[in-house]
Amino acid sequence: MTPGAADLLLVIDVQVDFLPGGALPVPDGDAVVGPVNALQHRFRHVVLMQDWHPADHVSFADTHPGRAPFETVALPYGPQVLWPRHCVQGSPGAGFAPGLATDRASLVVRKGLDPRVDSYSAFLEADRTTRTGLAGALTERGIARVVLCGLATDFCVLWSALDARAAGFDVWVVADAVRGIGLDGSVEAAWARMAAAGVRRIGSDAIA
Ligand code: VGL
Ligand code: ZN
Repeated sequence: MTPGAADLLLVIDVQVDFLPGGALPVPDGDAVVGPVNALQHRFRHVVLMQDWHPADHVSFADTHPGRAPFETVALPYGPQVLWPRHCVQGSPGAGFAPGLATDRASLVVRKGLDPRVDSYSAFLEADRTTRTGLAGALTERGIARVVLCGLATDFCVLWSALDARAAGFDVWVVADAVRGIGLDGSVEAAWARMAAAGVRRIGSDAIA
């Protein structure tokens, strides 16, 4: 793949809280920083996503008395995994990973701001109705192909990839520039779901 004017690199949630030592660490999550930085130089269009929650967000176990992180609860929009408090708006943990290049991005989009609704996806919140506006921004820029990297393979990368496909984009995930959380085989399941939806897998070395 040689990225051109219609190709965009979408960097998902490369934030302090998702790195080892953070509030919701993705195993080996810091390993994506190098490949993501290298990829950014090959794309004319780069968008950075940021998970950006209010302190009383519905996805936090703390918000549900008697519940523990990694349990699932039923919410009006469907099942919700409860997480340790993470990526609280303006906190150090919500910042981009140290060493992540941010200068080449034309757009930073934050998601998960509604206290009552989570948003793994860069495009559509968990109510499956509220749009982040990203699809419109990409369409206005003439983007046809979205190449995803970042964290986490089995949650925000997965949902962003599926929704990018549903929005009509050609979608690729860079296998060596993503890492997963891994709850009960969720990483393998995520790759299978993405493949079934027509999302393609590529290595950084095949992008030049
Ligand atoms: C994410 C769980 C909760 C992610 C965000 O970026 O994959 N996962 N919030
Ligand atoms: Zn989150």
